Amino acid sequence: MTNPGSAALSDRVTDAFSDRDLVVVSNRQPYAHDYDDGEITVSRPAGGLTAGLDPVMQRAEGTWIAWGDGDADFEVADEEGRVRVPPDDPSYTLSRVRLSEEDVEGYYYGYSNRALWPLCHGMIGTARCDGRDFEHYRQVNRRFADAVVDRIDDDDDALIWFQDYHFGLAPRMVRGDVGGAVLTQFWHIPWPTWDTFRVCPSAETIVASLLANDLLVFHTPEYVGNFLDCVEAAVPEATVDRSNGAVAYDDHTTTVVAFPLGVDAGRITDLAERDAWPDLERRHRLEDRTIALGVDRLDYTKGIPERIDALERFFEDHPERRGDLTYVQKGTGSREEIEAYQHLQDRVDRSIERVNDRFGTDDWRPIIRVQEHLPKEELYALYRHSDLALVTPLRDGMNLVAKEFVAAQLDSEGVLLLSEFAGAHEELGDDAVTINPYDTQGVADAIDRALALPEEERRERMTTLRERVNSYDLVAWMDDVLSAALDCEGNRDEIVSEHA
Ligand code: GDG
Repeated sequence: MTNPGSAALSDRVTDAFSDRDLVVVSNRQPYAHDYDDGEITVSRPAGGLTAGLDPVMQRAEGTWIAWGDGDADFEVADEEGRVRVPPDDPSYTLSRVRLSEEDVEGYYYGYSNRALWPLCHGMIGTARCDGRDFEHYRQVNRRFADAVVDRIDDDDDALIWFQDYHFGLAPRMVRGDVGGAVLTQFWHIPWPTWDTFRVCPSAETIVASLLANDLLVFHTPEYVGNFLDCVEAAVPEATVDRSNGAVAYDDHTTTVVAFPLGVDAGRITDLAERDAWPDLERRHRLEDRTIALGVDRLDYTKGIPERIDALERFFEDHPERRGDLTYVQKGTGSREEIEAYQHLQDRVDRSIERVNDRFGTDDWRPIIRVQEHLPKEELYALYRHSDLALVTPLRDGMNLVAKEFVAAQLDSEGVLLLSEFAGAHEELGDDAVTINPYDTQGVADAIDRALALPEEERRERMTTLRERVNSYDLVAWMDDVLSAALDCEGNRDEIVSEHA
């Protein structure tokens, strides 16, 4: 077994960022200030990437630009919205962008999550691409771009790293103002086929804006291929070289590559070892049960009602498992202002009630719902002690839960059931039990097969999966992205000297 977690970023990356500006731009901030009983408290909004980037930013002493959504955020910041973080030992600047309710409705709920989120997940029927929302999206992207430009001024050495689909327009805006900086973007969700993306009335504007980046990173080669197809269709003036992912457009070259995001396997192992299980087991009455686990934000892309239908079929087909197999649904509410999410919530509630009414007994419920946000120790204990993980998204950029479950399997006895439509399937599919979430009977049969796997085979599969997750972890991924960004700069220098 490889030791979990690469030790640190490479010397090349560490050296490069000790003397240059690193500016991260994301929708969510790494620290939020809120009022609690009249006192200002600080919290760290969850998320593996935020946690992983924080130490890099501390070392680089850079700037992180994000939406200040805490109710005391601007109390503790200066007039420009800037505050030094981490609060107990400040080393970098968090620059908060203030958004009005209207901005949040149009940019965040509207264009980001009613248009781009469903479209990128291939769900055309759910997408609403309202031009008014796009205008808010454009204005908010402009505000973030201005914050970047103010921060770096004319610094050609700066590296700007945009996170995700909230910033489809900011790269072109920044490029227009500061030509020389290195621009990089990581797109956390899938990139769909042109046949899907062309539904977006602003498809061409968004694709052309993303080409203002020097480096554009997706999780998988499939998304890279889809994006390059969209470039050819939407921006015919661009020249695409598929052999190296290079796109030449507007006197500029963008490298488009796939680096699959990893998890902090070392930290997950440490926390899973602390074993918060006995308390959790007692609280949710899981003693002596075989446990199947699902951990999701309540999102219609995650395939939660479809999974519950498959469990219902499983209990119909296997009455001998009643009273034993217990499915734990760790589900946190998400984007509840959007109608499609309210419908999902109702559908999940009804499905769970139906299955529990049909099969539950006086001392056993087939589905246990855990709605509260769990501290990491407890979440990883739950992963560690679960016999099966049901990771069944209809479509998912990566799905970090699949990798976290694997990293927390210290005893290597669990089985991962994994949707072929999750980005994680590319790396983990060979040793997981692959499922198609749309096939109710197929998923029910796969649960049965997974439970029946001989111990030796389960261990072999999980050991291989752990090696894979441990060897390409969050730090290895970050090192790849930042090295590739430095390479882009090198390539640009070469092009300049060739033409000198
Ligand atoms: C997007 C893409 C891509 C959940 N409940 C608790 C908790 N979590 C954490 C998990 C995991 C994270 O939430 C969910 O990450 P996913 O990757 O599954 O999904 P999205 O939120 O949709 O993320 C996705 C990701 O970006 C990264 O690029 O993989 O495809 O959609 O880390 O652990 N954490 C804690 N308590 C909980 O109760 N502490």
